[in-house]
Amino acid sequence: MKTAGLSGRVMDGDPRALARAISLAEDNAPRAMELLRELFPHTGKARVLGVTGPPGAGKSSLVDHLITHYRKAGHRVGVLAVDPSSAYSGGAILGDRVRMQRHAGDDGVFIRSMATRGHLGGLARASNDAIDLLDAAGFDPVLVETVGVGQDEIEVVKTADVVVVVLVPGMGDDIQAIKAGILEIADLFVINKADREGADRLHADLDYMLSLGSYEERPRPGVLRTIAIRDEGVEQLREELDRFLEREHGQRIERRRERSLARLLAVLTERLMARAMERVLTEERLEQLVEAIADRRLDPYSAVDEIVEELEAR
Ligand SMILES: Nc1nc2c(ncn2[C@@H]2O[C@H](COP(=O)(O)OP(=O)(O)OP(=O)(O)O)[C@@H](O)[C@H]2O)c(=O)[nH]1
Ligand SMILES: [Mg+2]
Repeated sequence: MKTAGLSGRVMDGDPRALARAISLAEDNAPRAMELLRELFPHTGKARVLGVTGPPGAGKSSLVDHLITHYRKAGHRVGVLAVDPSSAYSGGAILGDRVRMQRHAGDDGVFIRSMATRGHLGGLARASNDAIDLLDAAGFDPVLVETVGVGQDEIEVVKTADVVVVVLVPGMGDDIQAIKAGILEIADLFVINKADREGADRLHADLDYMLSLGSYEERPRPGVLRTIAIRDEGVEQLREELDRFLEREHGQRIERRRERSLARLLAVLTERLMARAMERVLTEERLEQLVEAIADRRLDPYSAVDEIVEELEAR
């Protein structure tokens, strides 16, 4: 049944409506808030799969083939690439949207890239909104790709239902060199580019690292090998993901609680920041405070005291 308005069209899976809705969410437009409020009761169904790892590890290539396998299994797949430089199937970036050539024209696949800048710390908020929109539109799973370089990007995938960390052999002196914080969030490790030298060594290093951990709260991550460009090991990865989600149902509930908390705090932070900017922190004022702090005439705590007092007085 068709419902009028944007939310109805999103729920019908209309790609143009969905694209529009995600843009509104990205801009944190008032309309987006309304939309998400309306659609929220229809969310929570999609499995959210996070894929992260160093630049160029082959994340997009893996996602590209994962889509194909999920499609074969009859799923409608949503992809959110929080990384404007992604190159799916060698496809070019069309505006702000990355379209995988081989999936173009398949209305069971929706791919969207999201710029990492311009969210004023609201990247996680914006991505979670986009995930909800894809979820409401009936996409399941929703794959979220981020480059594991910045804290914001890690924040985005951390609370996915399952997190895949993609590594590649020959990353210099190895797992020590990997950005802190990304190894810890893995539910599953993928050694991609297993056609390259050094896969055995990386595998051994990972196994050793994992043998040192304690796994009371969460299970010990498995390690899989893939050659994304030849679609080798990708179907196994999909099976492993499904198994994880089935087996770790309790984990999933816990993860969703974490995601809910993070979202609540993110929305609150963004709202309070916006309010402060609107009512107290004119650009000029901000400039003055920054100068004062830089010159050590004012400490940041006192500056914030000032701002908060003024905000509360209003
Ligand atoms: N030899 C080899 N090359 C691969 C493999 N998987 C991906 N590549 C190549 O590695 C390069 C990067 O692949 P992407 O899939 O764009 O990697 P990514 O992790 O998404 O990259 P960013 O999003 O830019 O961080 C491309 O040239 C791929 O063709 C693999 O298994 N073996
Ligand atoms: Mg990519």
